[in-house]
Amino acid sequence: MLSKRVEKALNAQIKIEAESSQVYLSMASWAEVKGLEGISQFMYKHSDEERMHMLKLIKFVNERGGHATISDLKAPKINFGTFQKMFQELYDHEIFVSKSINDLVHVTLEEKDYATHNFLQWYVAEQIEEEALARTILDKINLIGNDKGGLYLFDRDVQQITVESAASDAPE
Ligand code: OFO
Repeated sequence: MLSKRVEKALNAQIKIEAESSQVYLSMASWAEVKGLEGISQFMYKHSDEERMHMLKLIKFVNERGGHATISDLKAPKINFGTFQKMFQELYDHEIFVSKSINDLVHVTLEEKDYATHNFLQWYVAEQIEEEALARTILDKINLIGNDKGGLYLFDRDVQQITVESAASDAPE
């Protein structure tokens, strides 16, 4: 059974995952309109993953005797300036999510809720990979600079960059 405090903290995380999905969906749509097909596919996929993170939390809360609540969400930005800035925002957003997962893990320890603590380890590992993914992409973007050919290749290749491939590239 979840304590009220853990239930509330998990529900707050459900909202964050839902908002993350919206943020990446907005990025996908912006990129699509700009003709950045590969980047937009990458963002659509990322948006779906965030929805999956949200659903996993909802199921857990309800299975543990709590009530996962669905709330309204903060509307994401519509314009992202340049794709470089957009990926920087993605990275910053993942850092924010990691912090919020860490705070949540901390609450479970204070509440001595080891089942939820154990469940959240999946999210801790996922955040390490997501940060690695975002850093890999930012490094590639830095290499391209203003080279149009480089952008073309990046847009084509970014669809293949997955969380798994970035994690295996990342330094230990
Ligand atoms: Fe991108 O992270 Fe969810 O958890």
